[in-house]
Amino acid sequence: MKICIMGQGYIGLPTAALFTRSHCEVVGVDINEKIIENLNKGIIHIEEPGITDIIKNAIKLKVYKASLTPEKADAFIITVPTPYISENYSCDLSYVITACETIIPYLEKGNTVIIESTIAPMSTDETIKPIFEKAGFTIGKDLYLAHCPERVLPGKIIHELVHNDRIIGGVTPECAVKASEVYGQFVEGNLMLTEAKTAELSKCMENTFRDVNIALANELAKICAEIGVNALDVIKLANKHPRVNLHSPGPGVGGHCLAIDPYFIYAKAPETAKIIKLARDTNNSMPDFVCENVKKIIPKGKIAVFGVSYKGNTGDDRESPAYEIIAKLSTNYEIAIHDPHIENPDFVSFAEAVENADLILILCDHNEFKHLDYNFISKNMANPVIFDTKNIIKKVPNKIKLFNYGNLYELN
Ligand code: SAJ
Repeated sequence: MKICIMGQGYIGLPTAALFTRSHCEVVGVDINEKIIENLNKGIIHIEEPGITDIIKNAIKLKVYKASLTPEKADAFIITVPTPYISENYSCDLSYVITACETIIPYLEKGNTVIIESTIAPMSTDETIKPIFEKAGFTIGKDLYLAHCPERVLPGKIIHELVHNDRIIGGVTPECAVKASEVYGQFVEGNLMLTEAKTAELSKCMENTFRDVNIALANELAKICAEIGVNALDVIKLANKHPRVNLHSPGPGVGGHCLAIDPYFIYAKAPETAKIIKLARDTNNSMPDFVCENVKKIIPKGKIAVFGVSYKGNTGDDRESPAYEIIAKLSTNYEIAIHDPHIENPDFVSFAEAVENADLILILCDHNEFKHLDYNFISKNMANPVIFDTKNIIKKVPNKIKLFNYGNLYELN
C-alpha cells in the first residue's frame, strides 16, 4: 500500500514511520522546505524516542521519502495543525482545507482520504466532504473519506500509535471499512468503526472529560482554601473509593488539547454546553487564584518561578498558565524564571533564581523540583517560603515554610 501523509509533525512523522515499518511505501509531505531537506537526510526535527532509526532505515530501503508535493497513492492522511480561534471558540480549518485541495490533482477513484487533525464536530461532513464532491468525487462510491483522530501521549507516541484502540469515523460505512484497512497495516489495538461526526465528538469529549475533572479539583481547592480544609487530604481519601478518581488541582490547564478542544463542542451548542464552558472558565481562573495567594504570602519582593512547561518533564510550554501568572505578577514583583527543560536566554539557573528571593513559586511538576537543595535555599533566602501549586514537594525542613493546595486557608 502506498500512503501520502500531509504534514510531517508530531503525529504525521511517527505515523509515516510506522507505515514504513509495516512495508508500506510513504511520501511525507510538508510545506517547510528545511524540514523536507533534513528528513531526506535522516535528520529528524521532533523529539520523540524511536523515530530516527525507523525513518533512517526506511530511507535506506527506499520506502520513505519527504517531499514538498504529494504523489499518487492509495491513501492520503492529513495531519496538519488546526489552531484555536478564540473569537468564535472554534478551530481554524484552513490548513486542513488547503491540504485537501492540494491532494485533489493526485486523487484517483478508489482512494481513501483520512483526516487525523483534531476538528470540531461536523467538520468532516459540513466542510471537508464538499471539497471532494466539488472535485467530482462521490464519497463512499469512488472516494472514501474518514475522520480518525489520534490519541497519543508525547514521549510514547510510537508505542501508543500501535497499541491504542483507534476510532475510525467514516462519512459512510464503506468509508470506515476502507479507512480501517489503512490503519490495519500497523495498528494492533481495536479498530472501532463509526460515523465521522461521532469520531469528532468522541475525540473532543476525551479531552473535555479531563478538563471538567480538573476543573472540579480546582474548584475543590478553592472551596477548601475558603472554608479551612486540606484539599489534598480530601482528594487522597475520596480516591480510596473504588469508583472515585478526583484529579489534581493546579495553576490552570495548559497544552494544545485540554485547553482548546472543549471549546469546539461549546461553539456547536453554546446554550447547552454549560458544564463544559464553566469548566473552561474555572480552569482559566486558576492563574488569578495563584496570584491572589501569592499576594497574601508576600506583598512585594522577588519571586523565583520554577517551571513554565504546561506539563512536567517536557519542554512544551504551549498554552501554559505559567505565562499568564508571570505576566500578572511581574507588575508588582521582581521575577526570576528557572526551567531546566526549556532553553531561553531570559531564564536563569536554580542558584540565580533562589538568591535573595522572597518566594519560590512552583508552577510545573518537573522531577527536578521534587527534591530541591534546601541547604542552598535556607542560606540564600532570608525567610524561605515555597508555594507549590503542583503538590510535587512532599516534605521540607522546619526552617522552610511550604504552602500548597492543602494549607492555603492558613493565609486567611
Ligand atoms: N492537569 C491538571 N490536573 C490533573 C491532570 C492534568 O491540572 O489532574 C493539567 C496539566 O498540568 C496540564 C494539562 O492539565 O497543564 C494537560 O495535561 P494532560 O497530561 O492531561 O494532557 P495533554 O494535553 O498533554 O494530552 C491530552 C491527553 N488526553 C487525555 O488524557 C484525555 C492525550 O491522551 C491526548 O492525545 C492529547 O490530549 C491530545 O492530543 O488530544
